[in-house]
Amino acid sequence: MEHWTPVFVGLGSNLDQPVRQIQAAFVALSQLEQCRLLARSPLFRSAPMGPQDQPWYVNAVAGLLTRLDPHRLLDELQALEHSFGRSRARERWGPRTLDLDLLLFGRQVIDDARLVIPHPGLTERNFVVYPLLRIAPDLTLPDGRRLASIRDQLRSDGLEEIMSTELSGDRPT
Ligand code: A4P
Ligand code: MG
Repeated sequence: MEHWTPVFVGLGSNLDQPVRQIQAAFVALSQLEQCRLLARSPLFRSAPMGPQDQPWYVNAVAGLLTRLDPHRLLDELQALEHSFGRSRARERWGPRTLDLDLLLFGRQVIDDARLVIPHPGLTERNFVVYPLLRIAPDLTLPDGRRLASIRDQLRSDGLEEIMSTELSGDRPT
């Protein structure tokens, strides 16, 4: 594919020093073939969605340009997750070293066995919407809705931006 498509990837981690996992994941994303990392959001601490007996998450969003098609990019993201030591058998919404969700792929809408774009959780998860808005304040979804209006309907409970001074070490959970 000659064409470069803007895409957004959601990053999440709540195991093994999450801040460092996310920082390393940004570096790994910047080295993906046929991709250019254009933007990285601030990091946010976020209360776990799903089972509550797990540590808080660190979440962020990356903005890239890619020449890969959506399924090839998903392959790459899943390979990265595995290289970050994500174990295969896990409970749904359970703890993980690195989770990469393909949030948006240009203005495409995809719904097949492997891939749903826009990511179905996107508009309900404050830990996705807030960081995404920091790097794409004027973003509209493929259905025409403005992300900023979606944010206005979302509570920011359990979500706090991590100050850059805190990035050198992980906070206790
Ligand atoms: N898949 C379909 N569409 C996509 C897409 N757009 N991006 C398929 C990525 N994958 C997509 O994903 C399962 C399958 O989804 C993949 O094989 C792919 O073909 P997974 O990441 O292996 O499964 P999962 O992550 O265990 O399940 P799920 O339901 O996707 O979990 P989520 O939605 O990723 O949630 N709390 C906070 N505060 N912050 C978090 O980041 N994350 C989770 C995990 C739970 N609680 C959280 C957070
Ligand atoms: Mg996932």
